[in-house]
Amino acid sequence: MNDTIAAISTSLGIGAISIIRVSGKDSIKIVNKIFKGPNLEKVKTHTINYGYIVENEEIIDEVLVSVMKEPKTYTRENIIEINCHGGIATTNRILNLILKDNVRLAEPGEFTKRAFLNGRIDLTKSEAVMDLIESKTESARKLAINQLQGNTYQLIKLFRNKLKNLISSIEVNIDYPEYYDIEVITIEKIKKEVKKMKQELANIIEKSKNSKIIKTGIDTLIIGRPNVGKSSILNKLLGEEKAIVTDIAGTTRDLVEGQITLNNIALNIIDTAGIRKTDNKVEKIGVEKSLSLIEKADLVIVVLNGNELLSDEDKQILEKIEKKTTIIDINKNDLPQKINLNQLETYSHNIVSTNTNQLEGIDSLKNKIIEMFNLEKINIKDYNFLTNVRQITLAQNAYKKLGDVQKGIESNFPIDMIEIDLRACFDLLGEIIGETYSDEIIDNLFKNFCVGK
Ligand SMILES: Nc1nc2c(ncn2[C@@H]2O[C@H](COP(=O)(O)OP(=O)(O)OP(=O)(O)O)[C@@H](O)[C@H]2O)c(=O)[nH]1
Ligand SMILES: [Mg+2]
Repeated sequence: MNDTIAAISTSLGIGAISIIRVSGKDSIKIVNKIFKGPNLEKVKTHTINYGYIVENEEIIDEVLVSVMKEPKTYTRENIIEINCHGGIATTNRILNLILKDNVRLAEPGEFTKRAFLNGRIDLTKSEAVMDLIESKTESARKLAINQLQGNTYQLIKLFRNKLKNLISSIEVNIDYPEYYDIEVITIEKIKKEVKKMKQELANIIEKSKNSKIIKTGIDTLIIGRPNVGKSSILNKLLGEEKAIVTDIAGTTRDLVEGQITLNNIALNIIDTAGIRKTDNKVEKIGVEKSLSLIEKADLVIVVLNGNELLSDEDKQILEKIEKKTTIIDINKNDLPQKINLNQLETYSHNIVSTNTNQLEGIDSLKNKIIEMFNLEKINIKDYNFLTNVRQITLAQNAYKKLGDVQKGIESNFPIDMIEIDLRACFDLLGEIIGETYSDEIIDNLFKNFCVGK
């Protein structure tokens, strides 16, 4: 970690400004060699300096260079940021010039990784940096900025402190049982504390389940037989004619995707090929694609034609999504209704009726989604919870450990064995914030970052 790294921090393309970031002990010295302007090694820290990037007297660009000296920097190392004119040629030329001088191209997320390894931010804050960059909705942004402010870190830290206190008092009792001035920790007290903590952790995990929806939205699949009006519903939800609609069964062959926001939560909608038995090669692939997406979807909207009786194909589709969160959309309600409503209740209680010709029922479809996913409640919540699978899985494992503690107490296990489980729980929670970590986990985590961050 002693080498100097550099990368383009802005996205590479045509734009007004590009930023090249350099971090490491020698970053200021190295950039100073190619900079015509004030001596960067002598200027004050946290200043912006006007000048030129030059190579053998040739002016490459007119730039502004920010100088940030350690330790009060993002990586806690010396950092230089060159604001040059945007565009591919200029930006690449300057980067290549820097890389010639014993500087290495930064790996994805390496600046943030250094910030973590140098103790400036914990793991949850590191993850929040990426979430913030990736957030597409106001809710996702809010969740990420709260985490970056340390809310998740505090949540876990406070919880761990309670565990630590319990572990210490158990240890004192084991080590110095003869002292009468220490508080005697009874099994009853441990039992009570663990029960309380387990409840608290369960609440955190439960609340955290919303984070997937806040961050990446609700993955919604529209499926059904051909010609029932799936593409028409997608178009009406999106408010644009994105998918082709015709009266020919089997119009949609490939997936058509679109996105809207409901209560600041993204609804990622996929319209699929109508499901039916077919010998047409292209359509067959489309049908297979439709079916393969069911498992990953957060919500499946099954569209039925209200003008027809429920067919065996409809039933087969409904059976496939039995375990999913489902809305049954009875479409074409402008036509005489022939569908057997009494048979639908066994498949889902969430039933709406639409008519895409007159835009009827689309609002009730949206409201149904808001109601099913509690979107109104999500928006008023405090947004302080765990925000990704890594964090939630660790918390779930910690929760299980507390269960083991309870079992140990019930089975009259010796106190030092109970303490081992409490310690394991403490360590698992430590992994969330990165107080305990393995190189492999860290490498995997930062690999998903973008270059330059
Ligand atoms: N009367 C009536 N016709 C509708 C309604 N919604 C769609 N249609 C018509 O039904 C036909 C099929 O609509 P699509 O939206 O293409 O149906 P689809 O389910 O996407 O069909 P495939 O892509 O073939 O699977 C078109 O002629 C639409 O105009 C509705 O609410 N009422
Ligand atoms: Mg279609």
